[in-house]
Amino acid sequence: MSAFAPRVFSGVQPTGNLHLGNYLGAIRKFVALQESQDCIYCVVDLHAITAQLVHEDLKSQIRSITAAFLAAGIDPKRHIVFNQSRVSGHAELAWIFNCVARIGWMNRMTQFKEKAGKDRENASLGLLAYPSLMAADILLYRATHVPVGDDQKQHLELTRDIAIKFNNDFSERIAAAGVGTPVQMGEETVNGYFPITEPLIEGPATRVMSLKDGAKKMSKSDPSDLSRINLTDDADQIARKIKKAKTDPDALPSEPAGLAGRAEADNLVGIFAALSERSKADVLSEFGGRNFSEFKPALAELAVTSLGPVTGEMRRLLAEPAHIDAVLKDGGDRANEIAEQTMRDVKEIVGFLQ
Ligand code: AQP
Repeated sequence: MSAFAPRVFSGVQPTGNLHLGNYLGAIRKFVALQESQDCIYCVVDLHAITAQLVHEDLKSQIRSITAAFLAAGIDPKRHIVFNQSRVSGHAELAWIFNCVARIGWMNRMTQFKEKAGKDRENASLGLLAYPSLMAADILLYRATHVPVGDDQKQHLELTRDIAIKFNNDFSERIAAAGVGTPVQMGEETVNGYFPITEPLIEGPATRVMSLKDGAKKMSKSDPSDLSRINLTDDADQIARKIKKAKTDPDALPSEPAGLAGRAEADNLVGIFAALSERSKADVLSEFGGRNFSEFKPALAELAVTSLGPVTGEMRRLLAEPAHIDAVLKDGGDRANEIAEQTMRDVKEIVGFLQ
């Protein structure tokens, strides 16, 4: 049992058009959590320069992610919405975590291996240290819960490892500074400074796959635009992409077990289930035995009606950049107040003079 006050943190990178995977795997969950939790949602612009240093228009990408947050229904007055680079604590704490984390931990990260590809020596140091910055994003606010897609699971395990090592290595200093909180670590309760964060990865769309290849996740950086539904797509584009989505020749099964070995069918049923807030079993009880020629138009209609209000509101908000900038500034100021307290405590624990 942890004595930390529950707090939710999550972030999205401003690295391109948001897609259905980002929406179902993350943003829609952010909206649901704000009803019961204290939430901080961040446009993680420092992460955006790890894989690609120079971006054509980072400012408009940051505004676009913010517009998606607001259009989806996140309330920036009750919660905090801001862009990461405004709060210097993220980079400062990440540096300390670079000294807590081990190189071996970073080298094992699947996302680093995938993004660095064969030419690892030429990847930026930032790409290797990405999970350490992600741990800092979360722990700067001593967040207890992080809603993410399944692809971020490994990074969250690393966040937990960093918190555990920091709490252990500095346990006496934490006690001496009087800033500890009881933290459950395995069987033991210790006096720690950082919570052991719980990932929130649930539901039928934790890993939305590419519409062109059921073995690859839907991703902003896939060169094929037909592989994803962007939040900026209009109704015709959405319908066309679903029509062209890869499937197999068989009819849909009447139970989820029948989706085994049919990655593309499983993906489309999962998308339908997530958009309609039903289980896959429930969707298959309606569509089992029907062909994709019937299922795809129903899915396209559902996607257009579900996403239409969000994309319309995003367009409206993007026409008012000053409003978006004001939201980010206000959120940044409030985030900074929490971050400054954490950094004062951390500097005391590490032993810096301040
Ligand atoms: N395909 C997906 N299905 C479910 N959730 C997903 N997420 C990403 N892709 C899927 C979740 O969306 C949140 C924001 O992701 P991000 O933008 O910070 O980074 P990412 O995971 O690297 O997203 P992309 O779209 O795949 O970008 P690129 O192509 O640049 O790598 C996270 O919670 C993520 O889990």
